[in-house]
Amino acid sequence: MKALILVDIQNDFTPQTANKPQGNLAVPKGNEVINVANKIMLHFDLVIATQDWHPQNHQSFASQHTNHNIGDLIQLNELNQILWPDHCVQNTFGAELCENLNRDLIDQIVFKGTAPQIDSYSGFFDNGHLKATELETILREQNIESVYIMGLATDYCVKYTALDAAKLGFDTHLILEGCRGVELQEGDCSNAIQEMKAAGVNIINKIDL
Ligand code: VGL
Ligand code: ZN
Repeated sequence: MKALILVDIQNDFTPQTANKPQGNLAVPKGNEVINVANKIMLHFDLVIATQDWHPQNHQSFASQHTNHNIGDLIQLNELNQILWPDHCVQNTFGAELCENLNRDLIDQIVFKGTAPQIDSYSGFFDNGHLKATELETILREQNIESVYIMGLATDYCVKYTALDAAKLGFDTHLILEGCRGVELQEGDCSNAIQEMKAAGVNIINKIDL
């Protein structure tokens, strides 16, 4: 059985378009992944969407640290943490899945990043690998062996979700045409792709339908 995992296709991660304002952490061209998702969803046994779902006081927000700015790297409970603009705050417009994404074909939603003191890039675990989400349980219950991953952002949540999927033993594929990255530093996306490849993730340009 094959699952499609749509990572964080949310208003805050997508730029301004005719029908929506700029997201707080907009990934360049992030909106382009929506049509890719809509086109391929029907062809999977299970479709799961993750949602970054932070409380207002999440410690990955620069706004929570008086002496720091967006983009600073700090230590947060012994983990490296990049400080982000406030984004994907629970129950706000920015945290909603993008309007144009065909939600009727999404079977289940997995929320992540809900604990204020720790970030969660992966859809499976927080950044300290201390607590799991329901994602692995859902996949095992549905007898999923292969996972196809796409969404936002290539160099953060997509990357860590794919690395964990491979580590957990799933036959893991990354759909490149369905991913866009933040690219804080030039080369972040290509480095992320190399890292996934080295971890055994199969990198494909697109799904052949
Ligand atoms: C993400 C930064 C902060 C992502 C989430 O979805 O890639 N990036 N929170
Ligand atoms: Zn986040």
